[in-house]
Amino acid sequence: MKTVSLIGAPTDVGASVRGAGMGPDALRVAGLYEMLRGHGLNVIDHGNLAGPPTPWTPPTAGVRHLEEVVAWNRAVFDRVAAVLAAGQVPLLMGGDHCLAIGSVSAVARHCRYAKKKLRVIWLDAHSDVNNPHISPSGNVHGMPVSCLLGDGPKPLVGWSGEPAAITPADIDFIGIRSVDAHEKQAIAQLGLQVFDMRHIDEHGMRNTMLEALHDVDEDTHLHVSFDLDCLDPTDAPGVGTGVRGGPTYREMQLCMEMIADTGRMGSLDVVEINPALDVRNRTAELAVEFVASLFGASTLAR
Ligand code: 4U7
Ligand code: MN
Ligand code: MN
Ligand code: MN
Repeated sequence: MKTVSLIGAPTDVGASVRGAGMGPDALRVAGLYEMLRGHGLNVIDHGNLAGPPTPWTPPTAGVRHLEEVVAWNRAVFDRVAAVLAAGQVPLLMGGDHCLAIGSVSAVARHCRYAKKKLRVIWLDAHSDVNNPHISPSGNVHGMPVSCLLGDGPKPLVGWSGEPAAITPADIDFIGIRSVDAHEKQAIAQLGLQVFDMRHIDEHGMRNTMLEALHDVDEDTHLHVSFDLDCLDPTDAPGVGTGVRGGPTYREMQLCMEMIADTGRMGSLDVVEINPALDVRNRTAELAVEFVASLFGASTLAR
């Protein structure tokens, strides 16, 4: 039986708005543990990782809170690595999206040792491919993809044991609708596979996911990095950087169900929930529903 390990990382160190540090408890209150148990999974809640408080100082050399971002990601990396080594599925409860640097780096290292092909599905309104030279904010939650591709602040690069944790071909983006000017250039230069909202409008979620998942096979480890601002803010108000025009509830469910159908999801980030901006924990409850679908809950036995 699959064992899912919940890892809380209560920090907003990479964000622009305070509050994402309450995400892990919001997910617990919304019943994440009980939901997974109810679907027949073994679940271990490892509690919360510890790390430094967010100093809320301005950026230095284009990056905010670099030292603290490194410390949090170090804690995430070590725990995710340990959980994977134990043969379990790490579910990182953020916290802001800078934490994907630690989690995906640990997953990439694991895949190299386990001789698995890593595929990352990035569910987000944003492409998160800024770096200190081009970021309009200096916030590291807008830079994790660059760091994983080997182009970020030095202390955040190379953790997987290779210069880059992933290559552009390893990652597909779904739901994107807010891309900064310089990010557009980076996407084109790197040849990143970005299925933006325009693509989903024109081709539908089904065709989009067929394309994104086409090369997933039995040797694939699928990592899902789920930023809750991928959803429309009318459904998910509890996020710091909401953008109008996200996928509908059903489109997002189909996306999750098609990922579940591959049977290859081996690790998951659930990030950017901001309970301080939420309405009656709606966003965390929605996250729990989508995570249930990622683990196959809404797919009828076939
Ligand atoms: B999230 C932004 F400028 N692009 O870099 C930036 F619009 O993890 C937002 O996707 C980043 O929530 C959002 O600061 C990061 C901004
Ligand atoms: Mn993000
Ligand atoms: Mn986002
Ligand atoms: Mn692809």
